[in-house]
Amino acid sequence: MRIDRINVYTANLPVKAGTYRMASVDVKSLDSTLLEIVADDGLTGWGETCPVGPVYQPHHALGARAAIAEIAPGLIGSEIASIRLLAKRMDERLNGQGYAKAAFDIAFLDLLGQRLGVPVSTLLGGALTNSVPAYYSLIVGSPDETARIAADKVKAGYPRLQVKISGRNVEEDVATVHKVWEAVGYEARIAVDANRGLTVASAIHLDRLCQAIPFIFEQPCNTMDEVATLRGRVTHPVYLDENTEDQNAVLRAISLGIADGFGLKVTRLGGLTKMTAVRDLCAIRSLPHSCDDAWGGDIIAAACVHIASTVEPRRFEGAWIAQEYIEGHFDAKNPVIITQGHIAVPQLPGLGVKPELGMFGKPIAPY
Ligand code: 0XW
Ligand code: MG
Repeated sequence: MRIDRINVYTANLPVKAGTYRMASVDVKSLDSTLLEIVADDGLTGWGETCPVGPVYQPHHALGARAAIAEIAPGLIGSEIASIRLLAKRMDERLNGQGYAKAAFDIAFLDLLGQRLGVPVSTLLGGALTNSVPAYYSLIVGSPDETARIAADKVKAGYPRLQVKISGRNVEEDVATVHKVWEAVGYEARIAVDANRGLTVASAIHLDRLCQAIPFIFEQPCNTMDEVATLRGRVTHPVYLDENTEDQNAVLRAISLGIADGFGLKVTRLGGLTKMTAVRDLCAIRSLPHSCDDAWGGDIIAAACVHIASTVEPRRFEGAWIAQEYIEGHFDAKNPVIITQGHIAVPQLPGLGVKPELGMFGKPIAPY
């Protein structure tokens, strides 16, 4: 099976409730890039990459498309059998830009899975479960409103909540954490995510003022070096998210002993294949982690759920998909959906999701 054509599409994904608010950026609409790889036997494989705007991390939609333009022409005619060989081809055309290469990796696995008649989870080592827990991400908001939504989401079945903080007075962040804890208690596990927004001093204050509340502290400060200085000075476990820029960054954080767990993102790590290595490193050190992406439609959601199903459940922190914030699905017949805080792992060969024919219009670039 060889690559015959590669079509690139864009999809505008408006945020359903209007705004998704994080420490340093508000986003209202996301620009997703989709890849359709057409094999010479007519089979199609899909990939996607969708940065949550250009500020969250050093990724942006136009950058992804420029990187795809460098890579795609060099893949035409390649055999789709060895994902490692295809990865090598991509590296020979372009240095870095894992978040763009991830879209190809997802599409290769989708094609290979369909060809072999197995779901992508099987190609990633094998699923341990048919359903994975999700977590709900509460955007930066007032303490009372955040606590109200937190209680609703726990009632809806979410076993874990992520409370976004920062970008305002630390007192309001402290009040929000307290209110959420009062509203949900031990009914849900809590992550407090500052999305790089706190100074070391503010992170230490918040930690002290919320000492009795059990939560994990996600990406409190901007850099890995700043986070490293929190060791021994905060009582809550610290997880890294945005700083896990590639496999090496995760390896470094583990070897320095500065992270108690991770928020892992499929495209940031360079794709599902690269993420399996990170998953296995975390297993060696008993480190918990999530399986997410920054944003994306059903293709990214399916990718997250497939890898999530291969993670040992006792260390699994949940999958985050953007479904709660997106109207409709790419594949109305086999959508990836959260039901009572959990997501069924697609069982069809490949990703198990096929965008409806023509739904993205004409390709912006056919190769
Ligand atoms: C909750 N997420 C997985 C989605 C947004 O992109 C932010 C991200 C995070 O944990 O930072
Ligand atoms: Mg995070």
